[in-house]
Formats: sequence, structure tokens, C-alpha cells
Amino acid sequence: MKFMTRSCAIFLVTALSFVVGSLDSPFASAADSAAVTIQNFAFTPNTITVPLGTTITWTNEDAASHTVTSDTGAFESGTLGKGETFQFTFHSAGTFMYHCHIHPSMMAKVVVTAKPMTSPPSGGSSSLKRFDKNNNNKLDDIEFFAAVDGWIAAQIDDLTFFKLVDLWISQGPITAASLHADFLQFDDTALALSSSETISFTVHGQGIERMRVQIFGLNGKIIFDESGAGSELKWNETTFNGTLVANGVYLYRIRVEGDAGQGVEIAVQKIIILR
Ligand SMILES: [Cu+2]
Repeated sequence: MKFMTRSCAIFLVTALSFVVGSLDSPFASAADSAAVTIQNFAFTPNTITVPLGTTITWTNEDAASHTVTSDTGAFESGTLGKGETFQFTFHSAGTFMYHCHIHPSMMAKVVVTAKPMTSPPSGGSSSLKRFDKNNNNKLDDIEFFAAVDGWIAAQIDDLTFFKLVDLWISQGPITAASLHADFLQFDDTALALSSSETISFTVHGQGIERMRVQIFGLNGKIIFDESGAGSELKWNETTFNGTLVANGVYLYRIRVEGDAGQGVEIAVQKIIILR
């Protein structure tokens, strides 16, 4: 059994950062900059959490020289004397551990959160209205497949296409209000093969109490739908009636929920099964 963990993971990361990143504008609020002070041989704040795309400025207030050195090589300030600054813009979500190269006991981290995609995206739904040819406020199959044709012909950009796929699967009204995600922070999704025919869906973030995974065939038929407490769900690659799914491409979507019942729908992703 082969499971294309790597290519799926890559697709997932690209698709998510693309969709989520491009959706930043409707949600844009605070300035995308933040500051960390280096003083008394410490980084303050020691943990800083920022949204994707934020530029952080570090300022050395000590007489002693320090560096801002990523543990993984993602960034490196070089030696900063008193009053000197270093800036870095975070274009991917995740936790970035860093330290001072001169004083290795000075350690801190940056947590970069992807802004969650809501479904349908607020502010973006009206632009999807043009695909609703029969004006019933739904994306009917025929309208969806016209959009797929448009996407293949490059008349529709990827972002719009992903929104349409999301909308089509959710069967929600095109003009529906967006979901709110207060106190719920979704960072990313990871797939792993936990046994020969079991795939684990794991979500990362803060305040996630429950999750739901839905898997669809490319014909739009739902073949798996399960919810549970926690941030991991397993799928044994079978359909509702227990038969093992055939090799091929499937779509999945994940919804995460916080303790107050608030939820975030994560954009549809592809999964490839090859045995
Ligand atoms: Cu130092």
C-alpha cells in the first residue's frame, strides 16, 4: 500500500497557504507588524503569536551584542549591537524556535497562525454569485461543472475555484454569512498513515475541541463523515458500507470546532490513494 503522504502534504500546504493567504485581505485588520525587544539577555515577549504575513522587528536594547538565529535556519540576523534592529516577514504558518547565537541559553519562539478560511468566505461570496446562473442562491452541479471547465481553461483563478469547490460540497447558499471563529485558532492539518490502511487527520491550533472529517469522491458523493472530540480522526479507507475505496483521488474537508460551538471549515483538499 502506497500512500502519497509527501505529495499530499505538499499540496495541502500550498493550497492552504494560497487560499488562506489570499483571503487575508477581506479579514485584514491589525497592522501586520510586531516587535520583540532584546533586553537583559532575554527576548520579550518570549513567545509571540502573529498572523501569517507579519513582519517582526527585533531591537537589541542591551549593551551586549546578540543575534536572532532561527533553530532551523529560517532566519539569521547576524550580530546586533545596541540599538540595532532585525526584521523578518513570516510567510508560512508554524512555530519558529530561535535563539541567540552568542548566548545559546537565550531561547524564544514565534508562532505564526494561518487565518482560518470560512465557508463561504465573508466578502468573497458575492463574487461567486455570478456563477449562480439560475439565481437560486445555490451552486448546482451544472453550474459547478461549468466552473470546473472555466478553471481548466484558466478563466477562473485557483482561489475562486477552491471557493466554488468548498461551496459546492457544503451545499450552502452562495450568499450565506461567514462563520465566526472567535477564540478558535486553526493552524494547519497533517495527514499520516497510522497503519497500512488507516489515515489519520490531525489538526493543529488552539481552542479546538472537536473536529469533523468528510471525504468525497470526485463525483461529489460523500463516502465518509465522522465527528469526534479532540484533534485527530482516523479513516480506514472504507466507505459507509465498509468496502475499501478504490485507488484514486478523493477530496476531503475538515471542520474544527471550539468549546463554544464556533467552527471553522477548512478548504477542501485532495487526497490520493494508491495501493
Ligand atoms: Cu545574546
